[in-house]
Amino acid sequence: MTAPIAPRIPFPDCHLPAGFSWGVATSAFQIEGAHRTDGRGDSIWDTFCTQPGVIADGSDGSVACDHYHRWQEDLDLIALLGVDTYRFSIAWPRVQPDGQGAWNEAGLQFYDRLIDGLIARGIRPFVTLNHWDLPAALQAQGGWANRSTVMHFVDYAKTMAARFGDRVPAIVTHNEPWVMAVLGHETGIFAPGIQDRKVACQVAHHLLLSHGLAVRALRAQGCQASLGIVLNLSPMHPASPLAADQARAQLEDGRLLRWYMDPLYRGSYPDDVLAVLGDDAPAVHAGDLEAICAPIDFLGVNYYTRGVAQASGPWDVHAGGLPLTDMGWEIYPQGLTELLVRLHHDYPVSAMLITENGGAFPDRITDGVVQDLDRTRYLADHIAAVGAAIAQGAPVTGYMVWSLLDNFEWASGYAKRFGIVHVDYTTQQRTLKASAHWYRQFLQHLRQRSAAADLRARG
Ligand code: IFM
Repeated sequence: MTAPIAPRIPFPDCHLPAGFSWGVATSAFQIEGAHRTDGRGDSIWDTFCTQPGVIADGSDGSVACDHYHRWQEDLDLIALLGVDTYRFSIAWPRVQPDGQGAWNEAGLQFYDRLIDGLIARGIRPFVTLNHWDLPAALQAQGGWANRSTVMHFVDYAKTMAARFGDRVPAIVTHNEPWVMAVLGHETGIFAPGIQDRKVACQVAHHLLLSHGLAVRALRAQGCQASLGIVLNLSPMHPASPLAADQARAQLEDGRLLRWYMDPLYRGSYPDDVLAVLGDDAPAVHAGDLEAICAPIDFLGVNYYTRGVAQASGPWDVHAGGLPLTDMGWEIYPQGLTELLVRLHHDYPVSAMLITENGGAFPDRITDGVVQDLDRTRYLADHIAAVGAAIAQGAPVTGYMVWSLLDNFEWASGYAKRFGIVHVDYTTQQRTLKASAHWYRQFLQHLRQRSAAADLRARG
């Protein structure tokens, strides 16, 4: 750890409910590496990365942050930050190389060590079952477009809950089904690289169905963990007041937000989106929607920016004029308040957590220091936006920074850095950035503030 850097960005002054949790988040494929170690099978991202031109820097996840071997050092870093929660994902092909059939004990033991290591450090393991790395063997049978993958996922979920459920307080079924469906199967810029809207719609339905059936199965087997799903959501604004831009914003809101929230919380798909999809709408069997809206304990919200829609062309993530992150995404913290308040008003959501929030910025490491004040400001402003949503009644119970470490940013490879901890990919050295020091000091400040309030309350 380098010398602490004074927090030059003021701490947000927000009033949070008792028990509010603070965390950092990662995912397996983005950090673990060790892709052929101890019996792990290939995932669709291993296969996708071999295709020329699909990853900006031609890289892959074979080594990544080598977290598979450096997990203890990484858990020590998490403990040093003073967070109470760590969100990570299980790599399905590490624990079940073919996505069906035999289990890989060595892979299961890795997650045993990780979970036990977190608990020993006083940190709650918050587990995601599917953060995009479907076993490649299942893709060979059609992947998420094939309804049989739904039952393979339910089996996987049941086995993970039986193995880890006694030690894990929260389980997420899927991370960002919109990304898997649309970027993976409609635009094809993510694995498995398919470009077919009808397939994408079927995939979205199967992801939701597998979520609902897994929730039902886990409850039936007595799983005590809180269960939920994580969606990537943004308010969708029209690029102008023109009616055509407004109509487009309404449709894209339907495809991004209501396509997932309506079946999860109301048991139906939105009519306006179904009408536009026409023959591309998914095949839905009797009972599917009842399964999808199985009650959940929390909704995970991943928020990075807003969407801006215009009559033609794809919707974008900036309207011009506002500062952008290194991903080209507009920095728009007030969109997080707007989103959370809207979710609270429109749906019967009992609890929401911010399961990802953060920014990629063009960091420079100089004399062992990364002065990422842009990222620090981003975090401070978004945490304040969460506080504003809570003040308006939104039931938000936690916040997690994306990401603990710089990591493999999918089609952008290693060029985009989201970590609050810098990773030198040559030496694998970890260095806390200024944002990590700031986050740590902010959490210390909150603890001191609540201890002082307790003292005052006791008179
Ligand atoms: O890195 C991703 C993560 O895997 C899912 N949510 C968005 C992040 C930044 O693009």
